[in-house]
Amino acid sequence: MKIEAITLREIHMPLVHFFETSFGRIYSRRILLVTVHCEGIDGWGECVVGEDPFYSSEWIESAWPTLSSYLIPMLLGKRMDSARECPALLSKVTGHRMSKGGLENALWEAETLQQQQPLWKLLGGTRKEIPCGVSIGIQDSIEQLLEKIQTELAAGYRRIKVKVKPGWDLNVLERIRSRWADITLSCDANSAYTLDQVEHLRKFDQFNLLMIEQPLWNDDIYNHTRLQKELRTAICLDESIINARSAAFAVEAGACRIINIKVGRVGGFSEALKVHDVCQSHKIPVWCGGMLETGIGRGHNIALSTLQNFSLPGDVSASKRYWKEDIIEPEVEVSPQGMIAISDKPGTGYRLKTDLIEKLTVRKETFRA
Ligand code: OSB
Ligand code: MG
Repeated sequence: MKIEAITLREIHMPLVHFFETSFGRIYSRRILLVTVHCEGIDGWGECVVGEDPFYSSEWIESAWPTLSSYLIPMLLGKRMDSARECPALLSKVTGHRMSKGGLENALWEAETLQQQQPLWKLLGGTRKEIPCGVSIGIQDSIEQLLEKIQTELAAGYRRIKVKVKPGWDLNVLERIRSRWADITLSCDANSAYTLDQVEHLRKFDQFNLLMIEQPLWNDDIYNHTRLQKELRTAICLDESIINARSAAFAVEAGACRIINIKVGRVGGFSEALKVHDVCQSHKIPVWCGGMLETGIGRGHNIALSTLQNFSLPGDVSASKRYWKEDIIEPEVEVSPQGMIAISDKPGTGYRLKTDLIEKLTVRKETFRA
């Protein structure tokens, strides 16, 4: 596989419903897509940076120049047998994992298309369908949140995760549990608390949550270890897990009992597979997180979720929860049992709506060897 050219593009897509976390609300996405052109085959990747440097220090305006000035030139003209060679070629650049991940995943897609193999197979997956959960943002009122939960349960989703922050936490969980005593429920704080709030966080234990995701600082592991000792509820780390080494550290230190794997956050499929394996060897279950992806990133998340240790429902849900029209066909659909069926077709099994992608494009640049 020779990398002859790489295209960067930004597309704009309004969300069907705003999404609010402890760091803010967004109504519309600016999405960065990468296309690698390799001897007649195009592989697509989604660089999962946000519109702001809030969840991660990377954001769309840092990713674009990092890709165009550094990462893309490191790949142009290179020949590789496997996308697994990509991380070594990009290793001189520190961090910028989401930018690297967008590129590497596009190369995996090109490789699977070249080999006419499904992506999930190349990744080593085994599941024929994957269990799905939803991540529900902070709403204008608790009533509005309860209504949303009702809708998602009726659609079949197997796990409800709600975003929490001080002032939107115990009151919310209390209302959810009094209406649904037995559903699989978890919460995600996106670093909204500090270790001074242990007494407050201990009160989460009464709600029988599957997990509390990233309660403390986004770069912290040690203080989560201290917190986990004080809680019955399992801590799940998201932001803090940036590679397989931090996963091993967190697990061995007892900082969490569950890990959320986001392929972009750890820098691409190669590292995501390593995080998966580290967790599996320590008997720590993982699940696939989401970054409000279009069908491109969603298809990649689905393929990754077929690996064996993805034993908990992920945040990978139907296209229509995010978009009026997704950029793939068929769109990602979830069965009434809350499952996504895995395709046996080459690549992700989803076709790109290239006309729609062109229409949504606001910026595009192609780099050639
Ligand atoms: O913390 O998991 C998170 C979205 C953007 C940034 C961070 C997070 C999220 C989500 C949404 O929870 C998951 C999804 O539905 O894609
Ligand atoms: Mg999270």
